[in-house]
Amino acid sequence: MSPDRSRLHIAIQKSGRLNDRSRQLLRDAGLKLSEAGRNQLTTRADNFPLDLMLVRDDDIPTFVADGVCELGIVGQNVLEEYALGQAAPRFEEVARLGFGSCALKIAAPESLDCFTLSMLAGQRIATSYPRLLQRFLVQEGIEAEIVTMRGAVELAPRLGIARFICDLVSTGATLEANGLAPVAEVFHSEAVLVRSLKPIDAAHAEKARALLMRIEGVIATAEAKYIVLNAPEAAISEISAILPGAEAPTVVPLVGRPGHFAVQAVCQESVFWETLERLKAAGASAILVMPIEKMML
Ligand code: PRT
Ligand code: ZN
Repeated sequence: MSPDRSRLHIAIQKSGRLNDRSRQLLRDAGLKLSEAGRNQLTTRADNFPLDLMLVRDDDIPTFVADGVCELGIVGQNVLEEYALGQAAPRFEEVARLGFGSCALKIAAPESLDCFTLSMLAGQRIATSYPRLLQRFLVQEGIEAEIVTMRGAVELAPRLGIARFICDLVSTGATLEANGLAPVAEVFHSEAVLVRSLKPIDAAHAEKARALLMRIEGVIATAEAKYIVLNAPEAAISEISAILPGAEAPTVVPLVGRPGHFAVQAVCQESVFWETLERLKAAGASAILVMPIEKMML
């Protein structure tokens, strides 16, 4: 079945760690998504010309590079491993999505004391990311043997396949359960939105631009808050400096309270209780923090 070329296509993971958050992001961007059956490769948005291709995460770079999908959501680890095997760039990262965070780390047996990178020289290291590991070893000037495994990398030392491993880590529980400890970080990763570099026609490009604008709006509102507070004139510059990630707050005079103003601002960064305490200490009162539902930058 060839894809319907009147619609945009986005490749997302069919099932796994990135599936839920990828769908949620598209829903937050206002798309009504049909539920996909277990064996379905595609599903569509009912209110936007977009088809979702549901695939294994490892296939997403190929789908986007070949232009089968104009867009994709995938971990930087998978993307960079693929890109290192290509002669020229075939896609570009357009947004970091703030989920799926993990790090590719080299791990050693816990029993090994005082690890230094030079201990890797001449050793075998098992990994599913041979190109990322190779790049790291070259950068560090270390010659070691890379053993490529598709999965269950953490078992390699126990099976006698390799002394060291290089695998994705989030909580570290898997390493610990296998008597291993992280010793060096090779690559930090999170889920990203990528765009194909294959040329598309103007109508298609316009649809992609509209979708990207909505997604950027969703990302921007994820942390953003709207803050309203009252302050005496003398405190306004100090208060403005405390407001996290806010540009040019609106300052309006308060009726019946000469010398006092209402300050309103969109804060692009997290607003913590500590922030409110600092604002209060600087002279702010009646501080309100409100979520922002939609934002177009
Ligand atoms: O079927 P498909 O090929 O699509 O899925 P998959 O099994 O290859 O990938 P999946 O769903 O496990 O992960 C998808 C993406 O999530 C990865 O490519 C990363 O970008 C991201 N991610 C975030 C992780 C982890 N955290 C993670 N912890 N991917 C894998 N892990 C594994 C890791 O390989 C190790 O086995 O979890 C284990 C370690 O976890 P901790 O918490 O014990 O440290
Ligand atoms: Zn995979």
